[in-house]
Amino acid sequence: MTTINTFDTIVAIATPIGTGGVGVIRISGDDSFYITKKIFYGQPIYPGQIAHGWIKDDDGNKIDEVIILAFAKPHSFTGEDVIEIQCHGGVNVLRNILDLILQNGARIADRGEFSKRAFLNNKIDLSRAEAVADLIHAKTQNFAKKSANNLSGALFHEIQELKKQLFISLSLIVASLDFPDDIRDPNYDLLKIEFNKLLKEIDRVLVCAKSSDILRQGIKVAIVGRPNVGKSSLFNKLLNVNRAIVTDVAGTTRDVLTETLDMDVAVTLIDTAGIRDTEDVGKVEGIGIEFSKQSARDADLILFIYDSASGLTKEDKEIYDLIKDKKHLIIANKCDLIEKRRDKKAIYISTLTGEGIDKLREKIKTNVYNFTNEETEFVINKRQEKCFSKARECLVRALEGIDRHELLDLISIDVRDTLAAFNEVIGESITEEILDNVFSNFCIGK
Ligand SMILES: Nc1nc2c(ncn2[C@@H]2O[C@H](COP(=O)(O)OP(=O)(O)OP(=O)(O)O)[C@@H](O)[C@H]2O)c(=O)[nH]1
Ligand SMILES: [Mg+2]
Repeated sequence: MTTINTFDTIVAIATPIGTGGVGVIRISGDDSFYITKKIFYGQPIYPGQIAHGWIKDDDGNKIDEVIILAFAKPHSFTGEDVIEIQCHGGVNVLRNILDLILQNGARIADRGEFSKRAFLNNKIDLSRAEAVADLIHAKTQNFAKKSANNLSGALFHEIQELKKQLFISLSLIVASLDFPDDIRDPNYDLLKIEFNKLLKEIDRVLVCAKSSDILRQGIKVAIVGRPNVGKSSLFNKLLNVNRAIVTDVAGTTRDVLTETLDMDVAVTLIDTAGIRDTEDVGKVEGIGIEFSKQSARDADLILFIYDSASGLTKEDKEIYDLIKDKKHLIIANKCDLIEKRRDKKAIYISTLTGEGIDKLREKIKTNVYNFTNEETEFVINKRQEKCFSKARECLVRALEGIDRHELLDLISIDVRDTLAAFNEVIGESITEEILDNVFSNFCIGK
């Protein structure tokens, strides 16, 4: 399917606003070349070639020395005429050039508008377009890798495979509907086997949607315990930097500290003030303790830590009671100070010697995101998950129809609905509203 869409010419600064060696401005649309030629003085601009020269304003003042990359439609990311201007990466340089382009007839691009055009011009399917945003916002190497797989079409190909499987059943059904005399009714048992196979595949993808969610958003892990048990020491140890103040004075940490680390999943580690009964209600320590309790409530996983040298005290147990209903790990710290390890449920560590820290890291991983080997190589977002769930529902209905030996016409409706749900994943037969929703999460310039 080739659709020719005509749009106005858009422009955006594609690099982050800040100072850098190079900044990039991107223009897309029919007037890209025309506008650029009005403000650029240098080598001639040819598609597929690089031109060097200067951007000048209407009075001939030099704005910046730049390089122009030109792409003629349809051989560009958006499928339109595209110009990329590489200038120096200063905020004002970029703004001045952007202003000139706007004055000459382009309009500022909406969020994700370049990717939206690429999709509308059939340069990429919707799953690839969504991957662009995922790749940009990836918080971990793992997620970036999987998003890159989506970008290269892994999810698209998965959908093609599923559709191929579904077509086999559908063509059997349709053939026997169209030529009832020539073709015997397809064997219901055969259809059932085919549908169940497909159902298994969909379920595998839906399992992966859960892990995708965790991969996309990351998890919050709060370190909670009595004062002086070594929370901040553990925080520093896991981060590998001395971020939090550590002293032997109970009540050292007052504010909640957070840092994010890449443990295949983005883990936001939270160091909290030691929880204890205090007269300081409404004052510094009291407020800190309230924050600690709040952090514990918000966390996906709690590292409950106590001092193994003093054993589990009454105060420790009170804190444990506060968090025990949430997902947690029990950590016995300062194991360098003890001889016997009696707590079977605890992970013994020493932030001083480093003992047990690697084991703890593993435990954090397996406790929060127990990914299986079945994991797919691509990621799934909420919208796509909904489509797969819809496909599943339709397929289950088709299977129920088969069990009741319903007429093939009726079963074929559910099969077609399954197909439509698959198509929605990659953006075939998708509504304008859904599209706007998808691209509104993008950043400007993509
Ligand atoms: N021997 C030994 N001492 C430790 C260990 N971990 C921490 N400490 C000491 O315990 C004391 C308290 O450590 P912190 O990390 O500040 O404890 P905290 O739980 O953050 O304390 P608050 O912020 O006051 O709640 C410091 O003197 C640390 O050096 C350990 O594994 N072994
Ligand atoms: Mg502390």
